[in-house]
Amino acid sequence: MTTLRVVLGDQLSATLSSLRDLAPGDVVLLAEVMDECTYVPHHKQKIALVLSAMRHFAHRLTARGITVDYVRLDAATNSQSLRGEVLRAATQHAASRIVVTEPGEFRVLQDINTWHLAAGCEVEIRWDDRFLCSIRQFRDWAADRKTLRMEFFYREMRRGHDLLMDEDAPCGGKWNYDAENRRRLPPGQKLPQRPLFPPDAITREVMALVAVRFPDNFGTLEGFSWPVDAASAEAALQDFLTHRLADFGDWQDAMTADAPFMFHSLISTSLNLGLLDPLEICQRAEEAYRSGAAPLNAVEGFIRQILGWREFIRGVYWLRMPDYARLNALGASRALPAFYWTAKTRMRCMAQAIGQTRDHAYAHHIQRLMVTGNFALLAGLDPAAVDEWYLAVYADAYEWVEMPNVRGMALFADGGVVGSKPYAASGAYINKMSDYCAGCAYDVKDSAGANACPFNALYWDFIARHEERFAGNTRMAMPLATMRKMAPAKLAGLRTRAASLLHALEQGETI
Ligand code: FAD
Ligand code: DLZ
Ligand code: SF4
Repeated sequence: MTTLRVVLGDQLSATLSSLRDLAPGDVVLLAEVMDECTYVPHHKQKIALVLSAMRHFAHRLTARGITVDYVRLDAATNSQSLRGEVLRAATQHAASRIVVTEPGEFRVLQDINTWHLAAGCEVEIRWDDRFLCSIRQFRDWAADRKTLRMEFFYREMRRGHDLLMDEDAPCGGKWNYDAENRRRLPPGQKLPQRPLFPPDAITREVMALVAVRFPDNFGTLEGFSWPVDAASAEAALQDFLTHRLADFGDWQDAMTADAPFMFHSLISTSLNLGLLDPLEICQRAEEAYRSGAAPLNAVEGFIRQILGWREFIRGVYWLRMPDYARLNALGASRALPAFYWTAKTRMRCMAQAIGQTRDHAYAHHIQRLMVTGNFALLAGLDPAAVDEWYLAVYADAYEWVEMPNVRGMALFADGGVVGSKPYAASGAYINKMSDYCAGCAYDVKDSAGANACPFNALYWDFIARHEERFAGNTRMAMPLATMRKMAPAKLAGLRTRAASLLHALEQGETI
């Protein structure tokens, strides 16, 4: 009686639920397939990362004496779909049962739900307990609430997992030190180096494959430096805990030119592949606080991202799919400008965020939210196109985490499920949190002139465009009041400037 255990490309954890109770004769299937490599035009580094990590994981299983059916994406196999490979393997190994851990994307779950019909055997879908809140637990938490707020979810998670708690109270007396996570980087501030993980032979082989099979995909392969197995992911985590965690809190929201990584942890790629365990990360961060190695604003800020935001976002995805993928509360429909792919724009903040995305398949949270996301929100870009862009260009992007961040947090396309108000901001915010504006072709202090920062006019045009919708939102009262107090001629000037910018975008002109 052979059980076929299917491990998806982002399920590379030794303790994965589908790999428990392995019996002699069982076969583990890992399949590199075209469909998963092409369902969005992934960044070259993302494909290389996933395939290299899959190959490393398979080697690890084989070394433990486990039988692995590994399908390589090369001309000889011509592997097209997960479904096709599962059916082929089920027949080849005469499987009497298929076991798989629930996937990270709705479309894959839909497919898995029909495997039993095609394979003619039982398919057991196991709970993914690599997450700290199960889909059912989140559903129960959400059931009797009118609105879902990350902050309240986070407090329950802190209590439930006994993280940063002194008895029943949060460490330091406050749950959230967000207000202490917003410092601007002072000039001359020394920045740490990103830990480097140069490609080994397996990664180099995969990079060569990607270069041949996906030559026109976005991004460069040259700077590839991601952890591809559990040991290098652990080294990346330790490097962060030792060298950057202490300063993470202060500069969490800061941005500076030509420094993509700053004090960020760079662990999302490893976490999302299953190479690191979220609870252990939080516990080790807490240890750093308890031992005096890192201050509370840093450790709480970091734990909030993993225990709070990451779990909350996943909960929203599974609670609201498949409808969530169609939400467009603000009726946005403009096409994605070409500069999202070329980085050729006079807006320095956008050129920086997109340029480093091309070079590293990475941008940190505030760049994703307040630069590229904010521009897409203000310019009314089509959420489906923006969604696809984010899913394609970041090495850590899988739909369960990308979509609620994009449609919910950045675009407010969900009308307020993820956040209570849109994260809309003018150039003043970007100027406050970065040094981009000093070297920009546009003038951040100007709003309506020919050389005025585009974010300024677009911001006021956005508020004016959606005045009626935002009128009932108390958190939008301030910008609405400010707009209403504006001299009509001033607002008209801003809206004229916004109209000309939007027209230029529609004409495919570079702004
Ligand atoms: P750090 O800044 O060091 O944060 C630590 C960890 O916290 C991250 O590794 C991540 O696991 C977690 N985290 C932080 N914020 C979030 C969040 N909002 N949602 C979920 N987890 C969070 N994250 C992804 O993993 N994949 C995505 O596809 C993705 N798309 C995003 C799109 C937009 C528009 C926005 C605003 C955010 C997105 N994020 C996404 C969240 C966040 O930007 C990244 O997790 C983070 O930048 C990864 O870099 P880091 O590991 O250095 O994170
Ligand atoms: C992202 C990705 C890529 C590029 N390639 C593969 C692959 O060849 N085989 C595979 O099993 N998984 C791959 N993945 C990850 C899947 O897309 C991921 O498991 C689903 O999106 C669910 O999160
Ligand atoms: Fe961005 Fe405007 Fe600043 Fe230029 S001036 S960097 S466009 S915010």
